[in-house]
Amino acid sequence: MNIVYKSEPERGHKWAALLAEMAPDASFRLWPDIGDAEAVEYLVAWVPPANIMQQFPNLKVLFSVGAGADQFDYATLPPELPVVRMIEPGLTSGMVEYVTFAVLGLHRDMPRYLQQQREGIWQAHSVHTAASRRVGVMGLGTLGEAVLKPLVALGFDCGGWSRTPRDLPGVRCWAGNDQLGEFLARTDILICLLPLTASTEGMLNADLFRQLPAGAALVQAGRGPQLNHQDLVSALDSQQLSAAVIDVTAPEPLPAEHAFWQHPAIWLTPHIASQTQPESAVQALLENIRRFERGESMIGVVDRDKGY
Ligand code: NDP
Ligand code: OXD
Repeated sequence: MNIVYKSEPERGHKWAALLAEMAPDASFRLWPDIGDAEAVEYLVAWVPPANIMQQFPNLKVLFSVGAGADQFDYATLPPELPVVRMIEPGLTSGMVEYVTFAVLGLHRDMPRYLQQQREGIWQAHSVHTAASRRVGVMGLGTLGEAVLKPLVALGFDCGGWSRTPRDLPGVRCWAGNDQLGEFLARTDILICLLPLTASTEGMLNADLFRQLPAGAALVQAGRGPQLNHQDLVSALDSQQLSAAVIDVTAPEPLPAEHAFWQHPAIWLTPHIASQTQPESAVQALLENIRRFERGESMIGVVDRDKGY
Protein backbone atom coordinates (compact mmCIF):
# COMPACT_ATOMS: atom_id res chain seq x y z
CA MET A 1 0.00 0.00 0.00
CA ASN A 2 1.21 3.46 -0.91
CA ILE A 3 0.22 6.26 1.48
CA VAL A 4 0.98 10.00 1.59
CA TYR A 5 0.38 12.04 4.77
CA LYS A 6 -0.22 15.78 4.62
CA SER A 7 -0.77 17.35 8.02
CA GLU A 8 1.36 18.46 10.97
CA PRO A 9 4.90 17.17 10.30
CA GLU A 10 5.66 16.46 13.97
CA ARG A 11 2.71 14.09 14.27
CA GLY A 12 3.53 12.74 10.79
CA HIS A 13 6.89 11.49 12.02
CA LYS A 14 5.10 9.56 14.78
CA TRP A 15 2.72 8.07 12.20
CA ALA A 16 5.71 7.08 10.05
CA ALA A 17 7.42 5.25 12.94
CA LEU A 18 4.19 3.45 13.88
CA LEU A 19 3.44 2.45 10.29
CA ALA A 20 6.95 1.10 9.85
CA GLU A 21 6.22 -1.17 12.84
CA MET A 22 2.63 -2.12 12.08
CA ALA A 23 2.78 -2.39 8.27
CA PRO A 24 6.46 -2.76 7.26
CA ASP A 25 5.56 -3.39 3.60
CA ALA A 26 3.64 -0.11 3.24
CA SER A 27 5.18 2.96 1.63
CA PHE A 28 4.39 5.98 3.86
CA ARG A 29 5.65 9.41 2.85
CA LEU A 30 5.27 12.83 4.41
CA TRP A 31 4.21 15.74 2.22
CA PRO A 32 5.89 17.30 0.24
CA ASP A 33 8.20 14.27 -0.23
CA ILE A 34 5.55 12.30 -2.17
CA GLY A 35 7.81 10.13 -4.35
CA ASP A 36 6.09 8.79 -7.50
CA ALA A 37 2.76 10.68 -7.49
CA GLU A 38 1.17 8.15 -9.86
CA ALA A 39 1.78 5.35 -7.36
CA VAL A 40 -0.04 7.08 -4.49
CA GLU A 41 -3.21 5.19 -3.54
CA TYR A 42 -4.18 6.70 -0.19
CA LEU A 43 -3.94 10.30 0.99
CA VAL A 44 -4.29 11.13 4.70
CA ALA A 45 -4.75 14.88 5.01
CA TRP A 46 -6.11 17.73 7.04
CA VAL A 47 -5.92 20.28 4.22
CA PRO A 48 -5.25 18.48 0.93
CA PRO A 49 -3.52 20.11 -2.06
CA ALA A 50 -5.91 22.20 -4.20
CA ASN A 51 -5.42 20.13 -7.34
CA ILE A 52 -5.71 16.79 -5.61
CA MET A 53 -6.71 14.58 -8.56
CA GLN A 54 -4.10 16.10 -10.88
CA GLN A 55 -1.52 15.65 -8.17
CA PHE A 56 -2.52 12.04 -7.40
CA PRO A 57 -4.26 10.65 -10.53
CA ASN A 58 -4.60 7.12 -9.12
CA LEU A 59 -5.87 8.05 -5.67
CA LYS A 60 -8.23 5.38 -4.27
CA VAL A 61 -9.30 6.87 -0.92
CA LEU A 62 -9.01 10.27 0.76
CA PHE A 63 -8.75 10.00 4.58
CA SER A 64 -9.31 12.96 6.89
CA VAL A 65 -6.75 13.09 9.68
CA GLY A 66 -9.57 14.34 11.95
CA ALA A 67 -13.15 13.45 12.85
CA GLY A 68 -14.48 16.27 10.68
CA ALA A 69 -14.26 16.17 6.90
CA ASP A 70 -15.74 19.60 6.19
CA GLN A 71 -12.37 21.01 5.16
CA PHE A 72 -12.43 19.28 1.75
CA ASP A 73 -13.70 20.96 -1.41
CA TYR A 74 -16.01 18.18 -2.61
CA ALA A 75 -16.63 19.95 -5.94
CA THR A 76 -13.05 19.10 -6.93
CA LEU A 77 -13.27 15.42 -5.90
CA PRO A 78 -14.63 12.74 -8.23
CA PRO A 79 -18.00 11.50 -6.90
CA GLU A 80 -16.75 7.91 -6.75
CA LEU A 81 -13.68 8.77 -4.58
CA PRO A 82 -14.44 7.59 -1.02
CA VAL A 83 -13.76 10.22 1.65
CA VAL A 84 -13.31 8.78 5.13
CA ARG A 85 -13.25 10.67 8.43
CA MET A 86 -11.29 9.57 11.47
CA ILE A 87 -13.03 7.40 14.04
CA GLU A 88 -10.57 6.14 16.61
CA PRO A 89 -10.72 5.62 20.39
CA GLY A 90 -8.01 8.18 21.29
CA LEU A 91 -9.92 11.00 19.58
CA THR A 92 -13.16 9.92 21.23
CA SER A 93 -11.71 9.77 24.75
CA GLY A 94 -10.12 13.21 24.31
CA MET A 95 -13.56 14.65 23.57
CA VAL A 96 -15.11 12.78 26.49
CA GLU A 97 -12.51 14.37 28.82
CA TYR A 98 -13.01 17.88 27.41
CA VAL A 99 -16.80 17.84 27.57
CA THR A 100 -16.84 16.30 31.06
CA PHE A 101 -14.38 18.97 32.24
CA ALA A 102 -16.44 21.76 30.64
CA VAL A 103 -19.79 20.53 31.98
CA LEU A 104 -18.41 20.07 35.50
CA GLY A 105 -16.74 23.50 35.37
CA LEU A 106 -20.01 25.14 34.31
CA HIS A 107 -22.15 23.07 36.67
CA ARG A 108 -19.94 24.10 39.62
CA ASP A 109 -19.98 27.80 38.56
CA MET A 110 -16.21 27.95 37.92
CA PRO A 111 -16.24 30.92 35.48
CA ARG A 112 -17.97 32.96 38.20
CA TYR A 113 -15.61 31.80 40.96
CA LEU A 114 -12.51 32.50 38.85
CA GLN A 115 -13.81 36.02 38.25
CA GLN A 116 -14.52 36.42 41.99
CA GLN A 117 -10.96 35.26 42.72
CA ARG A 118 -9.52 37.89 40.35
CA GLU A 119 -11.61 40.51 42.15
CA GLY A 120 -10.72 39.26 45.66
CA ILE A 121 -14.33 38.31 46.49
CA TRP A 122 -15.04 35.40 48.88
CA GLN A 123 -18.71 34.65 48.28
CA ALA A 124 -20.51 31.31 48.15
CA HIS A 125 -23.50 30.61 45.90
CA SER A 126 -25.93 27.69 46.11
CA VAL A 127 -24.54 24.35 44.99
CA HIS A 128 -26.95 22.45 42.72
CA THR A 129 -27.18 18.71 42.29
CA ALA A 130 -26.23 17.06 39.00
CA ALA A 131 -29.75 15.60 38.84
CA SER A 132 -31.21 19.09 38.78
CA ARG A 133 -28.93 20.20 35.89
CA ARG A 134 -30.31 19.55 32.41
CA VAL A 135 -27.49 18.86 29.98
CA GLY A 136 -28.22 18.65 26.25
CA VAL A 137 -25.95 17.44 23.45
CA MET A 138 -26.52 18.55 19.85
CA GLY A 139 -25.17 15.82 17.58
CA LEU A 140 -25.50 12.21 18.75
CA GLY A 141 -22.87 10.62 16.52
CA THR A 142 -19.62 8.95 17.54
CA LEU A 143 -18.60 11.81 19.85
CA GLY A 144 -22.01 13.00 21.09
CA GLU A 145 -22.98 9.50 22.17
CA ALA A 146 -19.61 8.94 23.89
CA VAL A 147 -19.65 12.21 25.89
CA LEU A 148 -23.12 11.43 27.22
CA LYS A 149 -22.04 8.20 28.95
CA PRO A 150 -20.06 9.81 31.83
CA LEU A 151 -22.62 12.62 32.11
CA VAL A 152 -25.36 10.03 32.61
CA ALA A 153 -23.11 8.22 35.13
CA LEU A 154 -22.54 11.48 37.06
CA GLY A 155 -26.30 11.80 37.43
CA PHE A 156 -27.00 14.76 35.13
CA ASP A 157 -30.46 15.00 33.55
CA CYS A 158 -29.33 14.21 29.99
CA GLY A 159 -30.91 15.01 26.65
CA GLY A 160 -29.73 14.89 23.07
CA TRP A 161 -30.75 16.14 19.65
CA SER A 162 -29.89 14.71 16.24
CA ARG A 163 -31.11 14.84 12.65
CA THR A 164 -32.75 11.41 12.76
CA PRO A 165 -34.24 9.78 15.89
CA ARG A 166 -31.82 8.03 18.27
CA ASP A 167 -32.34 5.88 21.32
CA LEU A 168 -29.60 6.15 23.96
CA PRO A 169 -29.63 4.69 27.48
CA GLY A 170 -30.41 7.29 30.14
CA VAL A 171 -30.82 10.07 27.56
CA ARG A 172 -34.06 11.67 26.41
CA CYS A 173 -33.72 12.17 22.65
CA TRP A 174 -35.23 14.68 20.23
CA ALA A 175 -34.74 14.81 16.47
CA GLY A 176 -35.08 17.22 13.59
CA ASN A 177 -35.87 20.91 13.41
CA ASP A 178 -39.46 20.37 14.58
CA GLN A 179 -38.25 19.12 17.96
CA LEU A 180 -35.32 21.51 18.40
CA GLY A 181 -37.33 24.08 20.40
CA GLU A 182 -38.53 21.49 22.92
CA PHE A 183 -34.97 20.19 23.38
CA LEU A 184 -33.55 23.71 23.86
CA ALA A 185 -36.28 24.77 26.31
CA ARG A 186 -35.13 22.07 28.78
CA THR A 187 -31.37 22.52 28.37
CA ASP A 188 -29.28 24.33 31.02
CA ILE A 189 -25.89 23.33 29.58
CA LEU A 190 -25.87 23.00 25.79
CA ILE A 191 -23.01 21.10 24.12
CA CYS A 192 -22.53 21.39 20.37
CA LEU A 193 -20.93 18.38 18.68
CA LEU A 194 -22.49 18.85 15.26
CA PRO A 195 -20.54 18.52 12.02
CA LEU A 196 -20.27 21.65 9.87
CA THR A 197 -22.82 21.47 7.04
CA ALA A 198 -25.04 23.93 5.19
CA SER A 199 -27.74 23.26 7.85
CA THR A 200 -25.55 23.71 10.92
CA GLU A 201 -23.53 26.74 9.79
CA GLY A 202 -24.48 29.77 11.92
CA MET A 203 -27.06 27.85 13.97
CA LEU A 204 -25.63 28.89 17.37
CA ASN A 205 -27.16 32.34 17.12
CA ALA A 206 -29.44 34.79 18.96
CA ASP A 207 -32.59 32.95 17.90
CA LEU A 208 -31.29 29.67 19.35
CA PHE A 209 -29.94 31.30 22.54
CA ARG A 210 -33.39 32.86 23.16
CA GLN A 211 -34.94 29.39 23.21
CA LEU A 212 -32.69 28.22 26.09
CA PRO A 213 -33.71 28.86 29.71
CA ALA A 214 -32.31 32.20 30.99
CA GLY A 215 -28.84 31.68 32.46
CA ALA A 216 -28.04 28.58 30.37
CA ALA A 217 -24.43 27.88 29.34
CA LEU A 218 -22.81 26.75 26.08
CA VAL A 219 -19.99 24.35 25.25
CA GLN A 220 -18.96 24.71 21.59
CA ALA A 221 -16.67 21.89 20.41
CA GLY A 222 -18.12 21.42 16.91
CA ARG A 223 -16.84 23.79 14.21
CA GLY A 224 -16.13 27.54 14.27
CA PRO A 225 -18.60 28.70 11.58
CA GLN A 226 -21.54 27.28 13.56
CA LEU A 227 -21.27 30.08 16.16
CA ASN A 228 -22.27 33.72 15.68
CA HIS A 229 -19.72 35.52 17.86
CA GLN A 230 -21.58 38.81 18.21
CA ASP A 231 -24.79 36.99 19.21
CA LEU A 232 -22.89 35.05 21.87
CA VAL A 233 -21.37 38.19 23.38
CA SER A 234 -24.81 39.90 23.40
CA ALA A 235 -26.43 36.84 25.03
CA LEU A 236 -23.73 36.79 27.74
CA ASP A 237 -23.90 40.54 28.31
CA SER A 238 -27.70 40.41 28.66
CA GLN A 239 -27.35 37.34 30.94
CA GLN A 240 -29.57 35.24 28.68
CA LEU A 241 -26.48 32.99 28.83
CA SER A 242 -24.30 32.77 31.95
CA ALA A 243 -21.05 31.36 30.49
CA ALA A 244 -19.51 29.65 27.47
CA VAL A 245 -16.64 27.24 26.90
CA ILE A 246 -15.46 27.74 23.33
CA ASP A 247 -12.94 25.46 21.60
CA VAL A 248 -13.59 26.29 17.95
CA THR A 249 -13.98 29.67 16.26
CA ALA A 250 -13.97 31.22 12.81
CA PRO A 251 -11.32 32.36 12.15
CA GLU A 252 -8.75 30.31 14.04
CA PRO A 253 -6.79 31.83 15.66
CA LEU A 254 -8.95 34.79 16.70
CA PRO A 255 -7.52 38.25 16.07
CA ALA A 256 -5.79 39.88 19.07
CA GLU A 257 -8.57 42.43 19.64
CA HIS A 258 -11.42 39.88 19.57
CA ALA A 259 -13.98 40.19 22.41
CA PHE A 260 -13.69 36.51 23.42
CA TRP A 261 -10.10 36.85 24.73
CA GLN A 262 -10.98 39.06 27.69
CA HIS A 263 -14.64 38.18 28.25
CA PRO A 264 -15.03 37.10 31.91
CA ALA A 265 -17.79 34.59 31.07
CA ILE A 266 -15.87 32.86 28.27
CA TRP A 267 -13.31 30.09 28.59
CA LEU A 268 -11.44 29.86 25.31
CA THR A 269 -9.26 26.96 24.17
CA PRO A 270 -7.36 26.76 20.85
CA HIS A 271 -9.16 23.84 19.12
CA ILE A 272 -7.75 21.22 21.47
CA ALA A 273 -10.95 19.59 22.71
CA SER A 274 -9.64 16.45 21.11
CA GLN A 275 -6.81 15.37 18.86
CA THR A 276 -6.25 12.29 16.75
CA GLN A 277 -3.84 10.03 18.65
CA PRO A 278 -1.18 8.56 16.35
CA GLU A 279 -1.13 5.00 17.74
CA SER A 280 -4.88 4.35 17.61
CA ALA A 281 -5.27 6.43 14.42
CA VAL A 282 -2.69 4.35 12.53
CA GLN A 283 -4.51 1.19 13.61
CA ALA A 284 -7.82 2.65 12.42
CA LEU A 285 -6.26 3.71 9.09
CA LEU A 286 -4.74 0.29 8.46
CA GLU A 287 -8.00 -1.44 9.37
CA ASN A 288 -9.88 0.73 6.86
CA ILE A 289 -7.31 0.16 4.10
CA ARG A 290 -7.50 -3.59 4.67
CA ARG A 291 -11.28 -3.45 4.55
CA PHE A 292 -11.12 -1.43 1.31
CA GLU A 293 -8.67 -3.87 -0.26
CA ARG A 294 -10.92 -6.80 0.70
CA GLY A 295 -13.90 -5.00 -0.87
CA GLU A 296 -15.59 -4.45 2.52
CA SER A 297 -17.16 -1.20 3.70
CA MET A 298 -14.88 1.20 5.57
CA ILE A 299 -15.69 2.85 8.92
CA GLY A 300 -16.46 6.59 8.73
CA VAL A 301 -17.18 7.04 5.02
CA VAL A 302 -18.64 10.52 4.45
CA ASP A 303 -22.13 10.56 2.96
CA ARG A 304 -21.81 13.42 0.52
CA ASP A 305 -25.60 13.89 0.28
CA LYS A 306 -25.88 14.43 4.04
CA GLY A 307 -22.68 16.49 4.10
CA TYR A 308 -21.05 14.54 6.97
P1 NDP B 1 -20.86 12.04 13.49
O1 NDP B 1 -20.98 12.20 12.02
O2 NDP B 1 -20.62 10.68 14.05
O3 NDP B 1 -22.19 12.58 14.19
C1 NDP B 1 -22.83 13.74 13.76
C2 NDP B 1 -24.12 13.90 14.55
O4 NDP B 1 -24.70 15.18 14.23
C3 NDP B 1 -25.18 12.84 14.18
O5 NDP B 1 -25.91 12.47 15.34
C4 NDP B 1 -26.10 13.61 13.23
O6 NDP B 1 -27.44 13.16 13.20
C5 NDP B 1 -26.04 15.00 13.83
N1 NDP B 1 -26.43 16.01 12.84
C6 NDP B 1 -25.82 16.31 11.67
N2 NDP B 1 -26.48 17.31 11.04
C7 NDP B 1 -27.53 17.61 11.83
C8 NDP B 1 -28.59 18.54 11.71
N3 NDP B 1 -28.71 19.35 10.66
N4 NDP B 1 -29.51 18.58 12.69
C9 NDP B 1 -29.41 17.76 13.77
N5 NDP B 1 -28.43 16.85 13.94
C10 NDP B 1 -27.50 16.79 12.98
O7 NDP B 1 -19.73 13.05 13.97
P2 NDP B 1 -18.75 12.94 15.23
O8 NDP B 1 -19.55 12.71 16.43
O9 NDP B 1 -17.63 12.01 14.95
O10 NDP B 1 -18.11 14.42 15.22
C11 NDP B 1 -18.91 15.56 15.32
C12 NDP B 1 -18.10 16.81 15.04
O11 NDP B 1 -17.25 17.13 16.14
C13 NDP B 1 -17.12 16.74 13.88
O12 NDP B 1 -17.79 16.86 12.64
C14 NDP B 1 -16.21 17.92 14.15
O13 NDP B 1 -16.78 19.07 13.57
C15 NDP B 1 -16.27 18.06 15.67
N6 NDP B 1 -14.97 17.73 16.27
C16 NDP B 1 -14.31 18.70 16.98
C17 NDP B 1 -13.11 18.44 17.58
C18 NDP B 1 -12.44 19.45 18.40
O14 NDP B 1 -11.29 19.25 18.82
N7 NDP B 1 -13.08 20.55 18.71
C19 NDP B 1 -12.47 17.13 17.47
C20 NDP B 1 -13.25 16.17 16.73
C21 NDP B 1 -14.45 16.47 16.14
P3 NDP B 1 -27.84 11.64 12.74
O15 NDP B 1 -27.47 10.77 13.94
O16 NDP B 1 -29.27 11.70 12.50
O17 NDP B 1 -27.00 11.35 11.52
C1 OXD C 1 -11.21 16.90 14.23
C2 OXD C 1 -10.71 18.08 14.92
O1 OXD C 1 -12.14 17.01 13.42
O2 OXD C 1 -9.62 18.02 15.52
O3 OXD C 1 -10.69 15.80 14.49
O4 OXD C 1 -11.39 19.10 14.94
